[in-house]
Amino acid sequence: MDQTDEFAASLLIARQAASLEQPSTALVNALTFVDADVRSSKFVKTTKQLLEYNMERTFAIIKPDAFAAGNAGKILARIYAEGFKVVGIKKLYMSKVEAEGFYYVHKERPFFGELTDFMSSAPCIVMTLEAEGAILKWRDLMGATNPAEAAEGTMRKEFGGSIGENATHGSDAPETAAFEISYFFSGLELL
Ligand code: RTP
Ligand code: MG
Repeated sequence: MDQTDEFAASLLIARQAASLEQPSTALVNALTFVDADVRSSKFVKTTKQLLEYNMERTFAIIKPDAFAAGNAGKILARIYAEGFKVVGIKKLYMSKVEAEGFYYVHKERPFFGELTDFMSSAPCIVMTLEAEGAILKWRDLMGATNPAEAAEGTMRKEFGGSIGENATHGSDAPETAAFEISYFFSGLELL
């Protein structure tokens, strides 16, 4: 195998391993070998770390209301304080079409128009967060969808104004996290 073939093979092993819930020792060993062998591949190293430390990634947004109100810094401070690693972060100004694509699962809901108008009304911050049990951990920190029902100390209680303008978004399951992360970030942005 030349170097390019070796690199392609290592990525394949890493992808297969990443799709297994309980990676076998052989696979982890294979990744260790690949990691040592292909030192330039940060992707392989990241995948190996995720497997070994049982890490999970979720997708989060500081929504337009919270960003415009100057609350992004406080929300980020809580994210760090709770032990998340911020793997990817950027400001963007979503178009209406981009917001509709992102919230496609809600297209039949009565609030779809209002929701996508709001999400495309002003800039927001999108993030990929990593932690053990990141999906539920971030949902817990966000609080209930309706800020009026959110527990004390949660992001939506503290920074949300209404059910429509509720400060933050978080993925609700591994499948949605995978879709949402890839909707806004390329693999290279998450190294
Ligand atoms: P998100 O997806 O934004 O993290 O919120 P969620 O899971 O807690 O709630 P979901 O049911 O997925 O709803 C997505 C967003 O739609 C807006 N919404 N408006 N007017 C309404 O009755 C209503 N219901 C939901 C909220 O902004 C919610 O975050
Ligand atoms: Mg949701």
